[in-house]
Amino acid sequence: MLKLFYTPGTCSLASHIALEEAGAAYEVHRVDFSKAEQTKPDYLSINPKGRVPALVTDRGILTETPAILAYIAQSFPKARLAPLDDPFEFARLQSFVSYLCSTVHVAHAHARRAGRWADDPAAQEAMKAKVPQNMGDCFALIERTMFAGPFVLGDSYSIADPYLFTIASWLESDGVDPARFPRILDHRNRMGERQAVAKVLAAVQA
Ligand SMILES: N[C@@H](CCC(=O)N[C@@H](CS)C(=O)NCC(=O)O)C(=O)O
Repeated sequence: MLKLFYTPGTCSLASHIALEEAGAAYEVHRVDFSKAEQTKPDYLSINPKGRVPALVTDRGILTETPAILAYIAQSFPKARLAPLDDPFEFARLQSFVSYLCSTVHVAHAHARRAGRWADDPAAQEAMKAKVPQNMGDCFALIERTMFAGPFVLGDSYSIADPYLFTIASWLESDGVDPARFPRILDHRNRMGERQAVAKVLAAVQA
């Protein structure tokens, strides 16, 4: 059975929701950041990067949210979580998901993990101070040019939706008022009403 290693409040929520939307049989294992479990040998044997999510499959372990999301969509085609038969639409999906992973998530990480990029405390503070602007700029771009509506790709729900929902849920803690982005905020509210999302949120918060 698939096994997802997750931590509440992190990007692993996107993969968790996708598994639920897919109707997959899966189990979860919580990685406790307050005990730095992600840095301990037990977890590093699962994901040597020391990050969540990690998905254990019968063919090996997958890491990186875009890869995990695409794997879920392709493994459960009946759930229609990606435009699997349309190369251009699939590339549009990958483009969106890649932007969240490589740019938006990294902009967010500068608030909490500035020590990854600089040792100088003043430089770290300067990076943290840029987070509201960078996250605001990223979401302005998404709102204006990337989000088709009512879902990320348009009329069809896809794996990009739980990923956007996950990262959009960080806006307040990054010092950004989500009301600046009415379409993203509406998406976030609608996502919160989905049965799969409510079930996963209740499970991780329990
Ligand atoms: N590119 C990875 C990023 C994974 C990542 O950075 N996860 C964070 C949580 S959102 C983490 O595990 N942080 C633990 C740490 O930095 O010690 C992905 O998209 O899956």
